[in-house]
Amino acid sequence: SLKEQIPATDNINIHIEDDRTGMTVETLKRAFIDNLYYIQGKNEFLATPYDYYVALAYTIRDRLLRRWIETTTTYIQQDVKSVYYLSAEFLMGRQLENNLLNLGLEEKIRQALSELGIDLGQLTILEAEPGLGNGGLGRLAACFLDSLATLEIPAVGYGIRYEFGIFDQRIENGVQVEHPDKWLRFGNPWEIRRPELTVDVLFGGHTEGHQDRHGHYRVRWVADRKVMGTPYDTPVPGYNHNTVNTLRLWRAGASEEFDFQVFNSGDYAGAVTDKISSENISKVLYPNDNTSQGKQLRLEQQYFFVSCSLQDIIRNYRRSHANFDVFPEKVAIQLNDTHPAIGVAELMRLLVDVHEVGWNRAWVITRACFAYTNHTLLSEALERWPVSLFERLLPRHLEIIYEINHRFLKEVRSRYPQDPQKAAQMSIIAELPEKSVCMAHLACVGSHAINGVAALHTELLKQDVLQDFYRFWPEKFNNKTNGVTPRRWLLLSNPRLCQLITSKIGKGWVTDLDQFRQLEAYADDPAFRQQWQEIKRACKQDLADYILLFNDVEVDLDSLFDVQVKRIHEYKRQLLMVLYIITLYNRIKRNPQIEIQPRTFIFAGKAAPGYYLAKLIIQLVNAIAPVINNDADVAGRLKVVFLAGYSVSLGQKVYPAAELSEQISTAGKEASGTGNMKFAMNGALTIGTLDGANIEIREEVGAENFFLFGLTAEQVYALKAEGYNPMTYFNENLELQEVIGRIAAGDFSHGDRETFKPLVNSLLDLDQYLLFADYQAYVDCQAQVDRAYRDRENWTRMSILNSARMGKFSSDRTIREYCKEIWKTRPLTIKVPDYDQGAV
Ligand code: T68
Repeated sequence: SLKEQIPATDNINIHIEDDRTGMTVETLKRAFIDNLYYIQGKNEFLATPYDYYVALAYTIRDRLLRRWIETTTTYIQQDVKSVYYLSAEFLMGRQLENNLLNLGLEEKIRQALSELGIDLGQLTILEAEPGLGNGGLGRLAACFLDSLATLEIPAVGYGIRYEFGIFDQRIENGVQVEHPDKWLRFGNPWEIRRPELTVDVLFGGHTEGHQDRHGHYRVRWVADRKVMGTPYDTPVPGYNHNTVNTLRLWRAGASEEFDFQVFNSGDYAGAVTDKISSENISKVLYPNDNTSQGKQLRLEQQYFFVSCSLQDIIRNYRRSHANFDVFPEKVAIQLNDTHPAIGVAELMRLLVDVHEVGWNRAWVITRACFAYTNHTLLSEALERWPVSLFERLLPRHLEIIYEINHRFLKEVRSRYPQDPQKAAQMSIIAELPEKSVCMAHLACVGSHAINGVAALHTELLKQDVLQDFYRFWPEKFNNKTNGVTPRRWLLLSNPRLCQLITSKIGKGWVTDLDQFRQLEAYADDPAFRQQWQEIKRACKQDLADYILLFNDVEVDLDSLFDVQVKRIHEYKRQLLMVLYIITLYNRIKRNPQIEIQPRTFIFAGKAAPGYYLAKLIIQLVNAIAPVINNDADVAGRLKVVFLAGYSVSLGQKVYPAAELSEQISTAGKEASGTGNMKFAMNGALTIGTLDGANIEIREEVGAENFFLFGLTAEQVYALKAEGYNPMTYFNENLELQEVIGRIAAGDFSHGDRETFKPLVNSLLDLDQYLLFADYQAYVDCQAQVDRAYRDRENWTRMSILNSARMGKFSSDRTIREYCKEIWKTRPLTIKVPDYDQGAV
């Protein structure tokens, strides 16, 4: 059968053709032409640019394969402990440029192509971006995979191969319109499908008790639906060495026996419909960030990929082990938020029901394997599934969860005999408003480690959202401040800046970002400053070209590039920046002669399709833009642009060009933020609140190099506790009244007063995120920014110091901490035969 292993034999001596591995320019040219001919079936006469892209992608993939296969083989042979990173999202960004970089092949490929009359830059942009994530959480998973491979840590990323990733955003008549993201339309040269590793995933039905062959009572789950999960593997190369880890994404397909025979005999059309319903599971990414919609299909997705992954992990473990005694010594499973938290119940089911491990031993194993990362404090993001839904979809898991909960609450009651409320508060089953399974509680109970993603966030978890669990198990809680990979967010995004930096401090920083500290020595060097400025200007020029092309707006390179790019959410307060822009506009209208720092305000970000106010914020930005951009009184001093379709690759253009990074969330709401790190590394200064990782960024770069404003998290809570009334702030602030007055009067909506009414009312009635409370502080802080920008030399100095002090925010540092404190995994160097070492 397909799934049977063929024993290794000396008779098969795999001979690797030079054209598939050779690293010389001549070989690369030959390989490229060969792939064009034999994979795309084209010659130079027939080939489209996309054919060239695919031929190049295969040329590079071939050069990864030897390392990839050696890595996988070595992990199995040495029976190493691996990290299994379970995440519903991986926002990888384009692969070709990254793989070239990590293989060290960029220059040779550039040359090989140019000798063929082809420009590498024109091919890389043809790659459809795999947008299999919403925002920070999915991108963090991608940065972590890069760091794991670069640190030579055995690891697999497990997730879902969505056929449609995050929707393609277009702005039509000033509003967001969502279009399906058909990223696989032309195929995907980076993935390898592995049908022989397909696993079954069950849904529905009921459970039955029975006696096993030893006479023990066991539970059998009699499901009524079976779906097949097929893995698609993507290589994840580390920077500058041989480790190539795997991103394994599961695709759902129909199981023939079930759909076509057992349940639908005679009903052919019905069987085909069932086939479609199975395939639906991996069809589309849910486009909400920081909210849970509670849809059945979403729970199906979660269980689907988690079950596939755990079965795969166990299958792999059992290649070298007859029992589960050392399972936790070989397996560390990280839950990226609660999306894969059903894994706790699934591993228990697999151990107890399928592999016949006793409950107590299974529970020790499960808890030793799992660790949980929380990414949000927002209550609307906490996942709770109605018990009724669980019962229908995963009846056996519900029983297991009840059993876990029963045993857990017994402990709680014995710890707090005086406080019967505690058990109700900590229960995995919430009773109100509807009886439901609380996934965060399941994740906490089933894990040995629980972490937040920035120091403040972890503190707030301990004091607030998870305080009962913190008191119960203080030793489980730990902080892991997020980081981002310097490979993609510096080397790939900002090659000019990297070249300058490397010319001064060498290349060691690429894998040891603390070395950026050496740049401090150049902050006062006039020649270095000038080069730094020139590079920023060149990046601004690139972005300006992009803006002209896509927004048809001309921007001034001498203006301050002031940028907020991230998902659109009320708590992130894009609207606060809009209020400030209108404030400036009003000042100009009142006095057209006013001295004002020219600024280009740049926004980008997607709103969840069902998030009405977020979409209205996008509409407002796109409404003020033409009014301000074309006003003769403004005379080009202010420009507003909204870049459609924010993505990883657009981010790579935006961060290097930014001078001011807007990180202005209501304190206590942004768990960490990671864009804030990408900006500062690339030399932008931050205007921000004391929220998430902003606090730690400010600590690192120095308070004098950071524009701080706004209430602290503590002040926010206090203000809310005493009863916040936005009108108190509104009534005292004439400029604020004028701003709101203009929006309400329809000045940005052709006199229509209805369009933006819901936004205006959300502020006047409730102002949940305290925009009014922070408005004046923000406006004052922006005035400080203007003053600082006028002294361009000092601004440049601050910019250099920001980059120089961002070492802490490399995801390499974050991953080292996870390895040491949670996963207990160690690096393993992969050797490949000499002849293949070429470029590395
Ligand atoms: C983000 N969360 C946090 N969630 O908002 C951000 N949510 O502060 C943090 O830096 C980042 O995670 C990484 O830790 C998200 O991005 C989601 O995208 C999401 C997706 C589905 C459901 C809920």
